[in-house]
Amino acid sequence: MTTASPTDSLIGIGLTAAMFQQLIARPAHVGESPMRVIEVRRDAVCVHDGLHVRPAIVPPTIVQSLTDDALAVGDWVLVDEPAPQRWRVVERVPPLTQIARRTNDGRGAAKRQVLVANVDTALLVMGLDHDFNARRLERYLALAHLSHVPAVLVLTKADTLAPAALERRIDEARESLSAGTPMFALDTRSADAAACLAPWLGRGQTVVLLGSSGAGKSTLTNTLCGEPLQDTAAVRIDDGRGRHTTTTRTLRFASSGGCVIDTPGLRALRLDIDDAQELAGVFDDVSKLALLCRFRNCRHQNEPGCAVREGLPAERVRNFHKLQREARRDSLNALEMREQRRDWKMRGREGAMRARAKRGS
Ligand SMILES: Nc1nc2c(ncn2[C@@H]2O[C@H](COP(=O)(O)OP(=O)(O)OP(=O)(O)O)[C@@H](O)[C@H]2O)c(=O)[nH]1
Ligand SMILES: [Mg+2]
Ligand SMILES: [Zn+2]
Repeated sequence: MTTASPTDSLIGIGLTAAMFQQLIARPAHVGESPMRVIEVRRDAVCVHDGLHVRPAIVPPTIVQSLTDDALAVGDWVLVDEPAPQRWRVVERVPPLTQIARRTNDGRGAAKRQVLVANVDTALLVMGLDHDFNARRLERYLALAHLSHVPAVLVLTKADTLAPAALERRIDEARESLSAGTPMFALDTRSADAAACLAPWLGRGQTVVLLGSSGAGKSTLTNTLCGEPLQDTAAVRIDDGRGRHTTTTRTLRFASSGGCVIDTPGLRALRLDIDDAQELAGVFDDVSKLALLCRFRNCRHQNEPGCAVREGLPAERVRNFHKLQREARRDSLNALEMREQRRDWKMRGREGAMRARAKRGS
C-alpha cells in the first residue's frame, strides 16, 4: 500500500485507524486494492471498494488456507482484477476481531464458525415480548465478551408493554449486565432508535446485530439505514417465534455514516471456548463474590458458606454452571466424550435401579 492516509471512501465503509495500520504494513503489489467483504456467498463474495460493490471470486488456495477461520462479512481483503470486470480476492488482511460460535461439522465434531469480522460493537437485540430470556442474554453477552467486542443491549418492542411490565423486564435484564454495558428499550421502527444508537454508528464504525429470529434486527437495520433494505416478517401468532426471514449476513450503511451488519437469527448459540476459566471474565460478579466463599476451591454448588449462591439469583448461578459444563464438554476430545457418555449412561442406569429398589421397598 502506498496511500499516505486512509481515503475518505474507505472510512465510509468502516476502515478504522487500527485496520489502516494493518493495511499500510503490508507489502504493496500493483493492481491490488483493499476492499471490504459485505456478503459471503457459496463460492464468491461481494466486496465494496468504497465506491462500488463488486462480485469477487475466492480462489481455492485462499479458502484452504483459512479453513477454521473462513472469510466473513466485515473482513478486509486485497482484491485484484486479472481480467476486465473480473475481481479476485488475493489475500485476507488478518482481522482485528472476530465473533465466532461453535457448530457441528456434520460428523459430530465441533467446528468454529466465524459470524462476522472487524466489528466495533455488538448490538444484542432481544424482544421484550416472548423473545425475552435473561439466560439467553447472558449467553450473547458471553459471546461478545469472549470476542473482545463491546456489547450494547437493545431491547425491542418496548411499545408493546405496559409501563410496569416494561420496568420489570428492564430490571431483570440489568441483573445480567456488567456495569457499563449500555441498554436501551426501544420501538425499533421509530427514528428515536437511530438517535439512541448514533454514538456507535458514526463514520468508520461498524456494528453487528445479533439475536434470535423475530427480535427485530432487520427492522432496526432499516431504521438505521433510513430505507427498507432488509425484508422483515411478523412473528408467528401461536408461539411468538420469528420466521427466519433473513438468511444471509449483509453489511449495510447507516444514515449516520456507520456500517450495520444484519444477521440471520441464530437457532443455537454455542460459545467458542476451550477453557471454562474464560467464563470468569464474563460472570465478573461470580468471580468477585467467589473471593468471599468459605472454601478457596468452592464450586458454588452445595458447599456451605458459598457467597456466590447467597449473593446472586439462583437462575444466574445455574446458567453460569451450564455454560461452564458446555465449555468443558467442548474441550473434550472424541475419546473422552465417548467415555463421558458411557459414564452418564451408567449413572442413569444406577439411578433407575435405585429408584426401582426404593419403589419396591
Ligand atoms: N411493535 C413492534 N414491532 C417490532 C419492533 N421491532 C420489530 N418488530 C416487528 O417484529 C417482527 C420481526 O421483525 P424482524 O426485523 O423481521 O426480525 P429479525 O430479527 O430480523 O428476524 P430474522 O430475520 O428472522 O432473524 C416484524 O413484524 C417487525 O415489524 C418494535 O420495536 N415494535
Ligand atoms: Mg431479519
Ligand atoms: Zn462458592
